[in-house]
Amino acid sequence: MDFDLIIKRLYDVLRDKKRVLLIGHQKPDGDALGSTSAFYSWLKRDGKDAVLFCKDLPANQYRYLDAFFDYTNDENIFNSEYDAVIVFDSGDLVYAGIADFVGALPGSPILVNIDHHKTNQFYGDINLVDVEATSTCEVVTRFFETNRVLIDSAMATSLMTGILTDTSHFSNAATTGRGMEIAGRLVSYGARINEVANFLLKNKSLPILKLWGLALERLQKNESQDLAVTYITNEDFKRLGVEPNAVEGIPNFLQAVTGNAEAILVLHDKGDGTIKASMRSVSRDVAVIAKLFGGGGHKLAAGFTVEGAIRETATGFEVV
Ligand SMILES: [Mn+2]
Repeated sequence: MDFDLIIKRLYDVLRDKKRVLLIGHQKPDGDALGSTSAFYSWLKRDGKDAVLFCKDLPANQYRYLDAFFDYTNDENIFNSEYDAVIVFDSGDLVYAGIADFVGALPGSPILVNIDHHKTNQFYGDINLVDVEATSTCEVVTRFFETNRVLIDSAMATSLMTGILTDTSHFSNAATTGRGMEIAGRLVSYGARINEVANFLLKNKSLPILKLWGLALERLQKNESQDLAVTYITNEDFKRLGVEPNAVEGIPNFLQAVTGNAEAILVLHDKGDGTIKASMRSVSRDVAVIAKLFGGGGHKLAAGFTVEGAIRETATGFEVV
């Protein structure tokens, strides 16, 4: 079916629904949060009884989002009856962290799937999926615009969040002209783009900045592989009192520092007996290497996870 027809059909289907459950994927990123937050604002404004669920609550840096305090991770909400359940930014229900819950929902709510992942499994009764879109927020913006739903400043700020985070602020391979045009319209609707940048790019706590410092100080070049490597151990996270996801942003930052090496590799302990390896490059295809280790990603940004832990040594580190 034509994408605009699905957009209109979804609007018609939702019109007479009263109780709507909105779900973002587990460990929600800016796109999962921005899309659910904007959709939630619209449904509430329309007088619906909407519930916002994520298996993990939003990280504190997203507190500028309109619906930040309305997210719940209380699994008891799955015992209630809903007329519609909408899953955002999730290629499948296992990734979303809700496969068991959605399968056991009472009544038979209509299941809606709004997403942009190429791997989407089309698990919904209605699938609003555009794999060419920068983000789920871009898909939701088109849903609102096509159906002439007023996008207010708070909704525009939420939607801008997903476009900015999924394109690494218009700098990664997912960036498209259409995504930028839609972002431009969101600014005209009142999106507070500097607020998003302030909270997501510049708003780093002292412990996280110290973590960045460690990662930068430890950079070493592996001459034979033409690779710059750095690492963060479990002890580092514990000592600084930050979670392993505090590494977020370091690989992308270092991507621009590859002038002296063809690629960079950031290793960090995940605290569960595995090590996450994030690779970045501006020329070498690092996805090929990631795939050798069972991972994946894009040509210039890829990663994989291996079993083990990182230990510091006199000259650097070792994997044990
Ligand atoms: Mn996304």
